[in-house]
Amino acid sequence: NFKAQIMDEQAIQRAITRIAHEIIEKNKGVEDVILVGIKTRGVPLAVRLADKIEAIEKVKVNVGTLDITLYRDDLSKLGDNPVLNDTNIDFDLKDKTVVLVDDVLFTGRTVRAAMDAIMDIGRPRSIQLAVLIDRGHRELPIRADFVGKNVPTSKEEIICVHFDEIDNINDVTINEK
Ligand code: 3GP
Ligand code: 5GP
Ligand code: MG
Repeated sequence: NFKAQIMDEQAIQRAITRIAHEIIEKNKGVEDVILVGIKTRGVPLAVRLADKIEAIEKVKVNVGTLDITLYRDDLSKLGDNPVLNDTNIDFDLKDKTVVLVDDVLFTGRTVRAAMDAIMDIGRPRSIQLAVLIDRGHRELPIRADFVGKNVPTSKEEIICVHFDEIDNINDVTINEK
């Protein structure tokens, strides 16, 4: 049930441009930065950030992917067990800064599982987190380093992120379950 549009295509693009600049600034360049998108929509977001960073810095940034599913009965009732389905990170993480990228940050359980997966693969110097939307309701001591938009939500609301690459439209809406 549609409630409101909270970002249009321009707003998403501006947030990506700002976060790209913030990633470059925080890391004093991107020589040792790797982006890892969490499927599904964290992946196109990571690719867009990498493209924007390259346009700004003239440096190519590697993009890996993680596929993590939270088992659940329905979308509002999350299970507590994130399961790692698939990993595609074909570069050495040693001494790198890994920026995890997801579309929506909610309980933080997916990010915790993503950090476990990264640690199993290698020993990065640090891990940072970039999300397009932080909708609150954290259940773990996890926060994002880079946030497109903070959107206070009720537990009954659902954020819908749409990217051209997957949905043929670019916007973010709030829907009631
Ligand atoms: P995503 O892979 O693009 O993040 O979590 C799987 C998908 O379910 C997500 O796609 C997301 O779009 C959708 N989804 C919508 N609302 C919720 C929610 O409240 N919790 C979770 N876990 N997923 C949601
Ligand atoms: P977590 O609760 O672990 O932070 O989020 C679980 C997964 O579901 C993450 O990949 C997150 O992007 C997605 N997710 C959680 N809440 C929402 C939401 O309201 N909308 C969308 N689109 N994805 C969500
Ligand atoms: Mg997601």
